[in-house]
Amino acid sequence: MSTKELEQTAEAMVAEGKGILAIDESFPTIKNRFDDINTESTEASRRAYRDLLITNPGANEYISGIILFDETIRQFTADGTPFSETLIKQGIMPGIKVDTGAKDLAGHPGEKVTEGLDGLRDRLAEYKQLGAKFAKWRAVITIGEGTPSMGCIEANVHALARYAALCQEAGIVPMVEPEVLMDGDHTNELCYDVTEATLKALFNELYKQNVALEHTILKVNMVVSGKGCPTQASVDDVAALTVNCLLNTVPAAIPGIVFLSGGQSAEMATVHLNEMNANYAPLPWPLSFSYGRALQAPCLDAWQGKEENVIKAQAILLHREKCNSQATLGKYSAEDDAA
Ligand code: 5MM
Repeated sequence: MSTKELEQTAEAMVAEGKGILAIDESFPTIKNRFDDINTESTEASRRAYRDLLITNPGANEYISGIILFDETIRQFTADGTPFSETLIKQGIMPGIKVDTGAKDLAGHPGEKVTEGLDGLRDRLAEYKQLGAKFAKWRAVITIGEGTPSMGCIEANVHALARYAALCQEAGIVPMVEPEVLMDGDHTNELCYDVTEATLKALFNELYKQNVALEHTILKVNMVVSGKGCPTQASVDDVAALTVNCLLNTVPAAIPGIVFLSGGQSAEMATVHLNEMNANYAPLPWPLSFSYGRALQAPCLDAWQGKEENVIKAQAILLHREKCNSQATLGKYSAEDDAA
């Protein structure tokens, strides 16, 4: 892929009114999701579920790309077409999660570092052959007693920058995802400070590793209160602090920023995104979505692991995709959503 193609891919990922669906759950995570609907996680059940997500008619109006897991990019639709080919035919770009998960960071109790750099050059070359246009790597930053440490932030952003450079070398657009977790009872002011420190460190490291910002998408958390915080920030505060934090840390050269939902309800993730786009445009970058749970949860609940529920589950997913598309334009209506 040429530089021009990297640029086009990055821009297409955040095209007007479009966002990204994250379905790259690892084996333990998809098992947890399936446990909630009393469905066994097997190769066949995962394929069936990803099939309904990938073949949803009409999704290409709202979705620019779908992030796949290693197993998924090698699977096929019921009629035998590779999932990646099915997506490309719909005008949806296949993406791939390339990290191998967050592991305990030695010397830093309670903190994680994301692994996956070993052999990544070869894996990226294979994913490119399999149709991947972009890749994702998620680092997790935990707010707790004395955490995060600078050691944890630096280890994670260094890995993110090394991954991003390898992606661009392979002609794949990197989506860099530092996620400050919602777990804990911290305030959203503390979330702001930690997100700001993480993003400043990240862009410093991307610079040191010669990563082209023009060909990089940022996926990040919103500035929200910890799940256990007795006072939850208002929608206005989440939008104001998130936009302020991004303006203070993210260079204008970045083609787009997409948010993760991080444990917010499906509706709140949409409301927050809409609030930012309705009240703070124009910004230096488009603000869009790359939700996993906030797009999938209502759909998964409707599916319940049963073939007879596929059509209903797809309609519910499409509705959430449409709502979030409207939120990227600042045109979402909670009343219409509920109707
Ligand atoms: C879909 O979940 C992704 C994979 O998670 P694991 O590696 O833990 O299995 C996850 O990275 C996801 O893309 C992001 O966390 C955003 O998803 P949410 O649900 O927070 O919007």
